[in-house]
Amino acid sequence: MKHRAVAEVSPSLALIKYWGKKNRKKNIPATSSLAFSLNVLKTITEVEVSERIDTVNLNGENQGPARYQIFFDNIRKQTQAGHHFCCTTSNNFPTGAGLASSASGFAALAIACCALAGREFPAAKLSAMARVGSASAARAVFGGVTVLKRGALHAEALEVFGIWKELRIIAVCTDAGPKAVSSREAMERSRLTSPYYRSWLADSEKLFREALRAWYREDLEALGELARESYLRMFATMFSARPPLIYWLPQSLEVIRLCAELRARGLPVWETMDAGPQVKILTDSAHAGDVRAAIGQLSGISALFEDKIGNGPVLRVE
Ligand code: 2P0
Repeated sequence: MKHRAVAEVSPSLALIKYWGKKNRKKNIPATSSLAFSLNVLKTITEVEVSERIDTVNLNGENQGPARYQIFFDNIRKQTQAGHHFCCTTSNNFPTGAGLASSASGFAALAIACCALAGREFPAAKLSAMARVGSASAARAVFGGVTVLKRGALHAEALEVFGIWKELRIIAVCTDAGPKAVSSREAMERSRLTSPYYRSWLADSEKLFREALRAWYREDLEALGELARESYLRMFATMFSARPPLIYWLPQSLEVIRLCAELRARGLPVWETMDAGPQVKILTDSAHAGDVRAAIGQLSGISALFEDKIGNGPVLRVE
């Protein structure tokens, strides 16, 4: 019997977004997403055996069971573990703020719980178990570049070409506090009330196919433009929901406008956003310093992280 399993997992940042569920109960995505796992931003999760109940302590606070029960029950079913799990987890970046902490969080839980139960599964199976907790977590069990297709039970890893190793992400935090409305609730509200949700579904599949072609052509500019279209169209379903969902802050818009200015000056700079006010800027290693310097001129920025494509989870079992 293993005593403890510790998993370190980075968030999965989507260029083409997952937004909406095909099957809520099974947590199956309604759109295909293209993403990559980061390197510096990390969730660290330690899991030990618990005899009576599953517990999760996140950043020093005990979490309620509602968000986790289906996930742990499925892990027990798949691993045939006869015990519960005591999990202690922390992030080296703001939690629940639109920086994909549920992606790295549930991927780390799936990896550590399976290792503690002494089971070695192929990555696709781990990905399916992570998806039960959070669909974006299905991508985070892999390093590098990933896709999670509409209706899929698990994500897949793509080849990482040389050019993408030069890719840099500057995550600009405009507010490190947790969001008022969870991604899960926001995507469901978009599905149920936005008159544009059906168009979003149809259109996002087109964007996904174009983005895959851009990926294989190693065409960063085309991919950057498609990533912008994906996040702006995703937000269109939120702005048009009832009641509307507006995660953006004035500083978010300032960063978006700054990116447009930098692009107009010829810099390779494209932004994306998730369910929160933070802006993630895609650029390359040669221009990351210029982008950081330009962001440094703005006021109201609470934190800035530079990151790149990571190699994937690290697991330690004791
Ligand atoms: C993504 N996001 O593709 C998209 C873009 C946010 C915007 O996946 O309900 O926490 O747990 O499956 O994965 C955030 O939603 O939602 C997300 P659930 P999740 O990264």
